Amino acid sequence: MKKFVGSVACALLMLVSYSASAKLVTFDFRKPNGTDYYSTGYTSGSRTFYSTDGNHTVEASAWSQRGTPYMASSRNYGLYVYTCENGCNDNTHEIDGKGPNEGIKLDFGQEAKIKFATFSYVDRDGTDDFTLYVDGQKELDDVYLGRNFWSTYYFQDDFYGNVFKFLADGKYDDFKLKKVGVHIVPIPAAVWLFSTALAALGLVARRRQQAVA
Ligand SMILES: [Ca+2]
Ligand SMILES: [Ca+2]
Ligand SMILES: [Ca+2]
Repeated sequence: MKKFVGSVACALLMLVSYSASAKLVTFDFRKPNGTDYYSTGYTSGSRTFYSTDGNHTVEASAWSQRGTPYMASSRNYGLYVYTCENGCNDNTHEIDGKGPNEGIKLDFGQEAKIKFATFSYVDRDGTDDFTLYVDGQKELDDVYLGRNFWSTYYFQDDFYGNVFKFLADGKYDDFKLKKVGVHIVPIPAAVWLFSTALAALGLVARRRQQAVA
């Protein structure tokens, strides 16, 4: 039994230290392949962006309350959205709430914890804020972005999810999304360690049974 407790404790310890050492993974939307600065044209679908370390990807796409949204990224400022509706009277180079609300959806394809987001084109008149949805749930409403052209928001709470949506939901909200930082939750490692612990438990139980027999 001691051995079993030891192996479970060991697995848990490894799991805890693994989670604690989870690296910050940064996506800079000015660098679609993770290393080189280049702009991309509009797409109504999703586009894959690589993390700056090249080890992870995220599927980014535009979202709009109504109409068809198009997403593009600028090598200088990051992601933005254009929605064509009623004569296409939209702010074509920002994620904005003029007309239908717009947003950017980031699908990591696995569980991630959002750490920070950097915005550009933030208005100096202090009229910009963003709203965050995590896996379809509204988690933060109207987070003030200040008055600096570049604005980085560090998330205080732990928001875990596969899909994060950054939304401009007001007439005066308008900005671009330059960067995000996430921790990728190491599920495969956790599952692997947990199954190792379970296997150890099974082995110990069988041995004990054999010993009793
Ligand atoms: Ca727009
Ligand atoms: Ca808002
Ligand atoms: Ca504004």
